[in-house]
Amino acid sequence: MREQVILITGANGEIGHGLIRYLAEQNCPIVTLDVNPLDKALRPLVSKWIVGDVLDQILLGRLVVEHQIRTIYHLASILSTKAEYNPETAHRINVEGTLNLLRLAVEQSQWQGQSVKFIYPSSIAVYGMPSLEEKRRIGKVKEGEYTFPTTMYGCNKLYCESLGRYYSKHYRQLAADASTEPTVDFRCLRFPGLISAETIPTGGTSDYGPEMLHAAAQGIPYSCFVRPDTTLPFMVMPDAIKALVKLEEADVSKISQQVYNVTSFSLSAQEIYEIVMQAFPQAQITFEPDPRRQKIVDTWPEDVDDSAARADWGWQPDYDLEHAFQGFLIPKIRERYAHKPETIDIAKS
Ligand code: AKB
Repeated sequence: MREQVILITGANGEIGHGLIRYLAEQNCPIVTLDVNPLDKALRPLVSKWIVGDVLDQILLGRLVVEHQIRTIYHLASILSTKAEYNPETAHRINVEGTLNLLRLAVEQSQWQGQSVKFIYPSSIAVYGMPSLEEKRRIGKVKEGEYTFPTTMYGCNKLYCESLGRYYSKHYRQLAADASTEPTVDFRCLRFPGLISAETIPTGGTSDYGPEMLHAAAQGIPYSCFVRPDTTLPFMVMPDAIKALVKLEEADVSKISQQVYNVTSFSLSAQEIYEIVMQAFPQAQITFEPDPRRQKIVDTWPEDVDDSAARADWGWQPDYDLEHAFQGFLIPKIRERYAHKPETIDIAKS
């Protein structure tokens, strides 16, 4: 008998760290796939960790020979800033990688006679606000509005949302047996900028938030690459994990759409700066906006409307702005660098 497992791709990333810890606490058997060896601290928590690429079809084929996959959290992705340095490679990893995993999920669903769940994190990068003035005037955006991404990453995420919809609702729609075979149960969240106390993101454009905080806690000078007035929605990692798991657990009857916005709070870079300076008064933070990265962030909305997620499957963040920083991030990050004085290399991100 093959072991029933949860597959997590891109497991070494920020979300992977939190998700593995959470699922391991629930005693879920986990198999991970990442291009880098899994973080040593996470290894005892998983059944198997595999070093490999989501583009490696032979590796993926072998995975299903050995395991019965019930749920896939497909986290592997090249984020918005990094993707701009090699857009075609990002496209291959973000789109072809997702296509490979969706095909694997459909095949698994058909073998098992029941739908495999496919949980996919998308992003506010799928939006493209027409101008800074309109972005400020509009405030919250709904899932169907302003989906005109300006980055390769945003284009990839938006298209993969459609691919997920296709594979779950219309796959091989002209085949004689098309309506009788189970397909993948695709569920997607559009995340705002995420802030973790444990890790810093690599290659994103909302990274100035977590970078400012982690640099200040380590006493490293930091120059913020966006203007002080730049406002984005953010969420702390435990809420991101909560959203993924709640969406996965939601009864299918509660799911009225396949793509949901989720958010916790919105704030400007200036407000992050003030919170950070209050917690770490010695911090050396300056603002040196990079016009090209600024342009990307200016197309992302100041806030998103997550009322559908709230109404359908009871989404509710545990952390508002005050609790996120004062009750969670600042104490946890202080503790982190008190115990681990070695620094995270922010410049690498
Ligand atoms: C990025 O900055 O690319 C990501 C995102 C907003 O999806 N953090």
